[in-house]
Amino acid sequence: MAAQFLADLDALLAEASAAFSAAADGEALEAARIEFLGAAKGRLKAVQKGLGTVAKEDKPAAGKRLNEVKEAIETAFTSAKDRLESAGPAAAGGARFDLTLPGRPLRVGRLHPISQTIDELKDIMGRLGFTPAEGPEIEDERHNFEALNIPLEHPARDPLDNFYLAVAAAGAGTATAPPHQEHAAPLLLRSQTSTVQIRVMERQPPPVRIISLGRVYRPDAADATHYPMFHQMEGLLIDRHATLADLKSVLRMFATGYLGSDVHVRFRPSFFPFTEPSVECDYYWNDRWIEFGGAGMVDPNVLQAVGYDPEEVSGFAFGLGVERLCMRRHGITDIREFYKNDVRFLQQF
Ligand code: FA5
Repeated sequence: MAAQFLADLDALLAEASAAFSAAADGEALEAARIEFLGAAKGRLKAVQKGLGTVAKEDKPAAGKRLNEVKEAIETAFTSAKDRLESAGPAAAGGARFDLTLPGRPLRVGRLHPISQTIDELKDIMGRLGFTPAEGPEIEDERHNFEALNIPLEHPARDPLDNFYLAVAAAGAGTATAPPHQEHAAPLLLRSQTSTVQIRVMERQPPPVRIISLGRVYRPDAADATHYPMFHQMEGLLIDRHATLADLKSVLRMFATGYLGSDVHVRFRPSFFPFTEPSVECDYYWNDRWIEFGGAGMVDPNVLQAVGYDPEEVSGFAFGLGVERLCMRRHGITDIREFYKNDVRFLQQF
């Protein structure tokens, strides 16, 4: 039986070596490897089972030969593999890797143009001494309206002109609460960053010199210059002798900082409940006057609402549309482009 086993081993070695040398490509070599060396159904495994039939006294020699043959078959496989690899990647079945191809460039992400604009605006206003301040996007009516001198009957408080939330803050009810929330204070998405003026003045005594950049929400139909969610930059300065001339200088310096030295600033009389006098602020740029926001001297009622003494301090405030500034700067003609998430648009910035 030992003789048969040894003969089977020799035959297997001869056949396997021939098959490996004949393999013309990686695929053929792999098929031959599975046939002879496959872990489950390989022919070496099958022949190996014959060791059990060898007489006990012949087993050590037969086992030694089995190991030699196994090693020889593996060596034959390795040298066939080396031969194919040195013949080139295609023959070795490695056509997927062509080391000579140039790498694929990684797409590096970047900040959204509005985030970039916000950073730049903070930078410009920082040089003018204005520190960033934050406030919540979900507001109560005191900060969005009442403390800003916007009375109950003012059209800006119309529920159809604001995003009121279905949930309400716990606490005392107000007369303006929608009927189903009569006993709780209504909440809404802030419609302007002027809310942050109140929050800052409630927290700190004068002087104040802040900007606040953030999202605001209005049920405006989206068109080329309007979006229901947009960003504003609020500015507030309170000091002993702030004047309208100071406001104009700050806005002019801001405009030249962001748009360049050839920009002109114009004030048109306007009305905001929280400023008196109030102005609409336009910039002349690229042969056109463009409205960027509202501004004015802080109304004494607002100063009183936060416990400041209007006899002691005065101040100015402004609120500018961030998208509109960015559109002007980059020649973007439709505000909706910012929020389509089209990378072809976004990766230009
Ligand atoms: C206000 O929101 C006032 N809070 C501004 C203000 C602050 C006045 C401090 C006085 C003192 P207004 O509603 O005009 O004002 O909005 C200001 C700017 O926001 C507009 O000039 C415009 O640039 C931008 N804006 C308004 N509505 C939209 C909209 N739907 N989409 C994009 N930008 C808008």
